[in-house]
Amino acid sequence: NTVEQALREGLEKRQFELHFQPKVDSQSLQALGVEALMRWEHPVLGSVSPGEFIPAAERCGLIHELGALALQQACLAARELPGLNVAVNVSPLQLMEPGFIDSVERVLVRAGVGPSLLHLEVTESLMLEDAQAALRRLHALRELGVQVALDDFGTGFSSLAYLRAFPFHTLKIDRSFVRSLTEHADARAIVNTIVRMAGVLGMRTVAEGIETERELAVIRAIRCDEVQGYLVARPMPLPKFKDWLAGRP
Ligand code: G
Ligand code: G
Ligand code: NA
Ligand code: MN
Repeated sequence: NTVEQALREGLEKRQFELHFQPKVDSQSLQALGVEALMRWEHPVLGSVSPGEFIPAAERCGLIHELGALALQQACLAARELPGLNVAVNVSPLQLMEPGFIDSVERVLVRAGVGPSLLHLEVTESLMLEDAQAALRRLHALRELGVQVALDDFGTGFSSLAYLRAFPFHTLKIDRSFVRSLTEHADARAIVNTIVRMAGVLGMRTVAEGIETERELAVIRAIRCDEVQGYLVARPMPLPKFKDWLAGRP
């Protein structure tokens, strides 16, 4: 169909590019890593949201190619961002593909990037189909030395069982919680509980979507490890990100 053709052509014509958004220590605001986010600049449609093209790529099977491109570009970026880890979002379809682990290893070796610098962000939807198979995949990644973050935490279902079954390196607390933090004591209590629980389980915590100083203040008080959001910086192309980094104290 036409969406598939457009995606295919976009891949051929290199219309896809990663943008990078920093994750910083919530107390010192020192940059610790970046999340790589795919962007599609279509010559006619303009910029297409990943919220649209990722599901389309999943439906037509091009998610594997797109995902491989993201991994490759992210590892090349990691070389230019010494000291920072680089996180890539991975679709469940991509993660469950038989050759996925090998392809991650190959990309790391070819780029000369240490596995621990690569973080993969997965969502709870991964566990929907075949949780056992998904857990085996996550363990294989862990053996490879790659770190795995559970993205959009709190929006899925029966998360706690999976947290016990798989020790994610990081929990990313969904921005819907962050948004209600400053107004609602119950949201604050939930995020506080998530952060305490993560601490007990030995996982780091990242608060997503921090947009205001007030949200940052509450998150700091709760002692969530890292923050990410427009208050710190928006996602930006690599050269711009490097400028941003260089301009920090
Ligand atoms: O950047 P933005 O907030 O518009 O992203 C929207 C959604 O697209 C997010 O859920 C994000 O995780 C997802 N996304 C962005 N880049 C990638 C990618 O390279 N691969 C996958 N699978 N998802 C991505
Ligand atoms: O699903 P995932 O967590 O990967 O989605 C990340 C998306 O969130 C990216 O597309 C990014 O553009 C977006 N994002 C990052 N920071 C903020 C923020 O502070 N506010 C909002 N509304 N979106 C953000
Ligand atoms: Na993500
Ligand atoms: Mn998220």
